[in-house]
Amino acid sequence: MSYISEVIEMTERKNPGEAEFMQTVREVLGSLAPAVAANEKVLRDNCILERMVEPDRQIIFRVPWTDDKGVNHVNRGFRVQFNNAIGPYKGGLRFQPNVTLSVMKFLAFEQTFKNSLTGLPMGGGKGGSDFDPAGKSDAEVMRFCYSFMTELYRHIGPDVDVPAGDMGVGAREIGYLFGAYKKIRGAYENGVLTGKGLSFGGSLIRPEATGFGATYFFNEVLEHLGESIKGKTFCLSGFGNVAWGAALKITELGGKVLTLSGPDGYIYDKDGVSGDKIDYMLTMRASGRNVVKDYADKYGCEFVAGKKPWGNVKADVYMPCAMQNEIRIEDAKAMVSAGVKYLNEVSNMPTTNEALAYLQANGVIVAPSKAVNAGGVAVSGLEMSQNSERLAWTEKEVDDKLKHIMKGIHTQITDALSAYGMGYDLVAGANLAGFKKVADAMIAQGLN
Ligand code: 2IT
Repeated sequence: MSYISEVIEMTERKNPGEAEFMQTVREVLGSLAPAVAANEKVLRDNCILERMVEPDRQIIFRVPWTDDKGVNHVNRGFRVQFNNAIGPYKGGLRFQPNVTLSVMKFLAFEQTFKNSLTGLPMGGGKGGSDFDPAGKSDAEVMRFCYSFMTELYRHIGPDVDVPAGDMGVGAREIGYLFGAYKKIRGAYENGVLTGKGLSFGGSLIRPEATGFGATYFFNEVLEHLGESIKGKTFCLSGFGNVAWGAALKITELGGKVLTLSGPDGYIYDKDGVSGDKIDYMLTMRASGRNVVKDYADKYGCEFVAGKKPWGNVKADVYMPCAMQNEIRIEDAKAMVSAGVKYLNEVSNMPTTNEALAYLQANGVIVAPSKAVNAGGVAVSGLEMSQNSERLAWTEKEVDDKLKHIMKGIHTQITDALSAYGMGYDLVAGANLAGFKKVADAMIAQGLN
């Protein structure tokens, strides 16, 4: 059996029931055949693949907290520290009822390769809780975050592990988490978390970074193919921070955003989501209602309940900005029938492996999330640099660095593809490029 198949089978055996984690392991390892063929003995001797699929540690803890009525609750907290070969563990915290160990592991595994692609010294980690922030008061969120940090603090630090936000964790939560950490440690180590408020060490452009970076990366793809964003139509899903940043940059570059989505359905704005309508996304998010229909009610456009735009709206580009596995095989088939040419994945692992294979086999250009959304964590890396140097860069300085990083990711991918004599397969290229740097560092550092 091939080295890759052996490791996939072993991982399956050791992690029963972890569907999301196995999905990403199959996807990533499945693309590494050329790297293994070129260097099999060294990789095997150093147990590189076996070590890459086994997290350094997986921390699971109890998070008790009291709601505003005085009723007590217990949630489960996680931090998966996957790989620190190239830098301290780095990755977000997700607060969402469907968080499980498998979800944390898929995200932390992906994060390892994504962070490698940024070119910055960051390892891979992820954490969170099955806590549902919907409908909670500020005081409840604060008590939850303080309790969560009472355990998390002992596992993190500016040179150890640097969490940030993800779904359900924004500036408010990061503020409370930092406050709790500072209180427990008795030290002002603001490099311990990223995505902080600007008044205590946050970076300009961090809120925009994931959406801006995703658009910059896609722009590189189009340039490579001799095209441009100007005049192209986009379907986005989600209406949070990531979709907001993407909508801002897409419209600035002359593209048109036709759709947004929420748990309740999607809106179709044939005039394009632009100007004040983009600002309104922030209002909707801040309301805590978590419904996108408010947009249709306010601007009088179409709202389709209970569906995603995939296959239902024709556009040049689909850009999922919401969830994992939101594009399934039936959506992929509908996309191909609708003549959609590009899938620019923004949310982590938005496409099932089956859908991905179908899209690629049918000529859709797929830009993978670990490259496309890397701008978010890249600016987190820039926040860490600013914190450790005790300074703050201007908006332009951060934005220029972000553009440069996104361009660099595209170049690394095309370099990896040409090194292995492959065509323009961005999915394989991102895995091969991300893998190489981490594997080289692991080999150099010996068996640990
Ligand atoms: O998925 C991601 O890359 C993030 N949620 C951001 C992680 C970070 O450390 O900024």
